[in-house]
Amino acid sequence: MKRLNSQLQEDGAPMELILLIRTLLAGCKEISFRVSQGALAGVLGSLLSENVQGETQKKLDVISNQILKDILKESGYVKAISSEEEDDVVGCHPEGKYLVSFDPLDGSSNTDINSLIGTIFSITHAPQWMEADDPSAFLQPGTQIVAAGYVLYGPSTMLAMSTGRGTHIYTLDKTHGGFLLTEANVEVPEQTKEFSINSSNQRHWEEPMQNYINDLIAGDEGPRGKNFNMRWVGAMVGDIHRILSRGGLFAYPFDKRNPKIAGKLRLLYEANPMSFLIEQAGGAATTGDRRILEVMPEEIHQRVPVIMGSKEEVETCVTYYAKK
Ligand code: FDP
Repeated sequence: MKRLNSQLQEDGAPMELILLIRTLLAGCKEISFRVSQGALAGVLGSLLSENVQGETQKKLDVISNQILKDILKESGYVKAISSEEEDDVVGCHPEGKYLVSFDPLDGSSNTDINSLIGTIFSITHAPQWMEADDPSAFLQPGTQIVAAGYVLYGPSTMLAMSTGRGTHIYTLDKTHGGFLLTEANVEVPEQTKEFSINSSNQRHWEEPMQNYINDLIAGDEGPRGKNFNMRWVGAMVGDIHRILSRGGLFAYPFDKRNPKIAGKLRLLYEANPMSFLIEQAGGAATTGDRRILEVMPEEIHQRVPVIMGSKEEVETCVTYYAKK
């Protein structure tokens, strides 16, 4: 079986990027180990502190953030990091070539129920003229991403990653500690009969999303003329993994409750890396109005509405927004 290193070289990734990815994944392997220890490791449950977005941090979030922060800071390849668990950008090595944005533990409310969680990351070049702790260095659209992926901590630990030459899936071989290629050049089916959305928020969505989901639920008695199934893991990393594996549409749309917040999911370390993976696998990712990867970030914790997955289904959903 092919190892991660060989695939990265075959995809033409520069050596320093390969070394950075390997460093990041060494941190993820440690997180994977701690996650698998569960309650035995004494790491589950809430800390009393809250992160910048006002959510209660779980211990595992904090531990995972620390693991990644330490390993990336020491590596020398990274100029700065931005993390869901850090209020501000963390400056690393002044000569580092890369910027890394990450959500150390996505879907963290799943930790206490022993369900899917994961680490999401994206890597861009670091502008050399900026100070290491300058947050504006991170204000680059997703089209500038050089590598993005997630590590899913599930029954097996899996990595989905792209350096811009297709999306590949690897599985962690815990016997020797390496990621082995288990699916090269993933292709998201263009059509689907499956969707994924937290429908308890339905009354707060804008009209286009209301209409679109109503038509899906109407099944073969409605305008779509076919029945749809619904799946919701409650962790974006788990839902997107399913969509990469067998197609589907995932949405976390704009919510009218707080018009100042454009959606729930964060652009830099959730929406962008997932859009990159989905597009590299032949799928599509949009806010409803435009391609997510073209959104120009205004701040590091910015949120965006997200609709992504099987290309034809995403395009159908967008037609409802066009009628707005
Ligand atoms: P979580 O807050 O548990 O970390 O990152 C946001 C996220 O998880 C996504 O992974 C997930 O899709 C979504 O929130 C679920 O949130 P709701 O239960 O509020 O819909």
